[in-house]
Amino acid sequence: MSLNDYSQRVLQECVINKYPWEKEFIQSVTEVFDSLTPLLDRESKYEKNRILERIVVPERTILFRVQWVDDKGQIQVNDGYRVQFNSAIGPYKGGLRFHPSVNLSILKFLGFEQIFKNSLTTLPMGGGKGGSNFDPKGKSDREVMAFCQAFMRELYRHIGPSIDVPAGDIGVGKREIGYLFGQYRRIRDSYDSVLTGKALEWGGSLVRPEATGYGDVYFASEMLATRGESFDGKKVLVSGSGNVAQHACEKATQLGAKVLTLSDSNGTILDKDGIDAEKLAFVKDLKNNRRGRMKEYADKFPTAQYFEGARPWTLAPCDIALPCATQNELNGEEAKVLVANGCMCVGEGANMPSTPEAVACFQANKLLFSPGKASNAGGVATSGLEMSQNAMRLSWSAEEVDQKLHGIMKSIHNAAYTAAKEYGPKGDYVDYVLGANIAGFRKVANAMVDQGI
Ligand code: NDP
Ligand code: 2IT
Repeated sequence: MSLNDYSQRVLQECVINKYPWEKEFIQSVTEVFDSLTPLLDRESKYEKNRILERIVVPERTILFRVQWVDDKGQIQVNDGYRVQFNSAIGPYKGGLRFHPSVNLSILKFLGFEQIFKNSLTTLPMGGGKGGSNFDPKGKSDREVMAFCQAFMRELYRHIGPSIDVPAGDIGVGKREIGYLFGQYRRIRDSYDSVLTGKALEWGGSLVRPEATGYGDVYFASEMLATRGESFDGKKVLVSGSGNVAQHACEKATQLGAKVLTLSDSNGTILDKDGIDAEKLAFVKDLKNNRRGRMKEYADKFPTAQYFEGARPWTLAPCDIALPCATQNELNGEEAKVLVANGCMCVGEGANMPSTPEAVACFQANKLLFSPGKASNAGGVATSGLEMSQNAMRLSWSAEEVDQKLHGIMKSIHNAAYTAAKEYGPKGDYVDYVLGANIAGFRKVANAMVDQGI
């Protein structure tokens, strides 16, 4: 594919010329626009309504100062953000990321992806993202609490159950959501469904913690089924060791696969015997409670080797790769090694983990490849189910939520597959990137046309 005159002009004038330093945002817009060419060529209403010019600009971007006191009694200052990107089909919805790398380019890319991802879930949610350059690593629980309270002291005025509903992302899990919710409730004096990813005891949904990783594996299973394949007996490489990676590992193992790797920002462990339920329980305790490093896995289990500074992709041959850590964590060279080693399927659990060169390599070699906005949508979809349960003031069983999640992942696969067949190149290969982008975009763009300016 390539851009047409309209998308080329908007990309250049509204994105690259104005924000040349926002490289992640430019990368995500380029990918989406590239996919839209066959739709834009067929439907003139999007250009007539200047949808591309409008959709690349957040409806509102909030930047704020976060000031808090550390354990030494010193004042700390961080940047706080909430990008309210698009509310054409529902209240803004999307996670908060706390990581030292956070800047506006990263949050605009994540917010932009979220628009189309949320549209694909079938639920009524707009797109947003937020966060801070705060680094939770090495901080005490009290420091994390102080930061979260200071962050919410500003954010509370911009969110609400029908306005904007944040959730977790990198560096924001159950602990942070708890401190954020406690502060919101205190300030507003109202028990609003204003955050998702809450603990079960105070409004959370069963299966929300598992949903992104499980959903990623459900989506990959759907892709594999189109070639008569499944996870059973397959070798799998997973990157990351946080929320998404842990549960992708869990579900893949439950379906009969052997997961060989997990990683963190320091390095990767390779366990030739596979990371079974017992070993995964150790990882969950290590990462979620003790906040330790993956290196400790190799000290505990002699079947594992630790590779300092390495990423999983070139360490061992695999059938399936599930990148579940962060953006641009799998490059073109690593993609070539995966292909040469016989990998047949790549299911993105993280947001934009494959570089454009890696995606091109997977597609040229006809691998089953799903973009994160389709295959990691199970997390935000189950956030949507948490909002529904909160609104009804009741909670569904784990079986019920898991069944709904599974159904949503199947319908996302179906939407991406069908759009790829309708608009993509003819032949056997299914371009899930094109399909997901067109299916996600069409619903939001039509809503924008319907609602006028
Ligand atoms: P966590 O914070 O739970 O885990 C992140 C994992 O990725 C950790 O193992 C972390 O290692 C590693 N990591 C983070 N940054 C880097 C980096 N720059 N280089 C190498 N490794 C890194 O986050 P999640 O599991 O929630 O998120 C993972 C990915 O999934 C992100 O892309 C996120 O946007 C996406 N996602 C998350 C959803 C959710 O529901 N949580 C939903 C949909 C997508 P370390 O411990 O060393 O930091
Ligand atoms: O990237 C994502 O979809 C998330 N971090 C989850 C967002 C949400 O609102 O559950």
